[in-house]
Amino acid sequence: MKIQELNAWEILDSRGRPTVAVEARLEDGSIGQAQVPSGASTGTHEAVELRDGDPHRYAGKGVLRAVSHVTGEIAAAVKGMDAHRQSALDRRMIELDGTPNKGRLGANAILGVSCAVARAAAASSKIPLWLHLAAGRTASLPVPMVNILSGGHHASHNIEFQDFLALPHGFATFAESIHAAAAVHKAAYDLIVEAGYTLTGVADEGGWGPLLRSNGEALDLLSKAIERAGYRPGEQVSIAIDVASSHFFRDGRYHLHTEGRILSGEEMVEQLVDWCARYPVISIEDGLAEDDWDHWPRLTKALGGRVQLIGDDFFTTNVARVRRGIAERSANAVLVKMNQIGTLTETLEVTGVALAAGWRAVISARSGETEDAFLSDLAVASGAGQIKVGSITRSERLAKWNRLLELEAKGGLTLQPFGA
Ligand code: 2PG
Ligand code: MG
Repeated sequence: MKIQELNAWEILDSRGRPTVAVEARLEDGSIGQAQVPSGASTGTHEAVELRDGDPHRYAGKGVLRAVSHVTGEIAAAVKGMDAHRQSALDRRMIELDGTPNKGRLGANAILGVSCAVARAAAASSKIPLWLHLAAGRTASLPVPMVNILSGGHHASHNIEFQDFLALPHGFATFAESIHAAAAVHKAAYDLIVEAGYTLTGVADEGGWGPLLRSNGEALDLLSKAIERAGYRPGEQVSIAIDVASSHFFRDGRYHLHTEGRILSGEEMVEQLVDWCARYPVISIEDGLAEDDWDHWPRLTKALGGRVQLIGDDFFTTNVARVRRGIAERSANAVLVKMNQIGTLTETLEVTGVALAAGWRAVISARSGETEDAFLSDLAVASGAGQIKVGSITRSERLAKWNRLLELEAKGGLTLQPFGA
């Protein structure tokens, strides 16, 4: 079915910053909309999110130029193209942009079109989005990674590490997994209050952002919360962390200010190994910095056999970086964020390459999100098996969890066991 018209406008994300919304209309009248997310702890190698830079609007963060690229240049170039040929559409937009990082038209403009057209195509075929996206792949419900405690860029730098997540991996259904994560979230709150920590409200992704003395203290608190909620750590609910270490890596060293320590790459690896021995940590994201290619293989050698080691800022959903990581045995998993690369086709390619190499893939939201739950259907369709969305509060997060609960309740999809 041919693309007839693209519309776009500026909306706000969960941090109150502008982002792009796109609507695609096909010749049969089918419509699809998409809203583009935006990160705060971004990787250097991400595709470029085009911002207006006009200081009089949203402190320069307006996206009216990206919006005008959708309705102008992109619409003119893709009008009449078949909405069911996603890769041709995405290729056309990549060529039209002409830069290696989508910096001319903006990855926010291109991704909005990519996703809106996919939705319109699903509507035209009268099938759910996940089924349209699966295109023959085995679809399954992902295991959730749920943010409980936040630090770093998402919580005013109370501690350095960014995310301390509950990973409920010992349950048969998605609903039971979410229930367990919600119980840990509640138990964490009770422990924070009992211990008398200063709680400064919730962080950007809805997790608790208490003032803690060290990163280790957060691991301690989360371990206790899992037990307080009545679960067996390591068996039912374990810990995943997003160290987001690029954001405290300077001059070749890791600066743990809260703890008054500065670590070399070698020492950082040792520190992570030590934490995995002391706490039920089964997944570490960006344990090392985005260009610390030397130390990533050492971390993988030390922990890769038993711990999921995910590259986020390290790979930026970029297939060339993932291929290099596979060749150099740098990690064993990739975080997949659509707006890091800017098209649906490239997102699915990265996921496919990782899974084919025996790696794992985690589909992830951004810290700046919208009520769009495209991500949930993508997680189901991609066969990734895991999804990270933030906490179990705030509607931009719940849109994703609730979509997955809906898909499970309606039947036909089962939970992919963790690591399978
Ligand atoms: C991350 C994401 C989501 P941001 O680092 O994994 O938690 O954060 O969107 O700010 O990059
Ligand atoms: Mg991350």
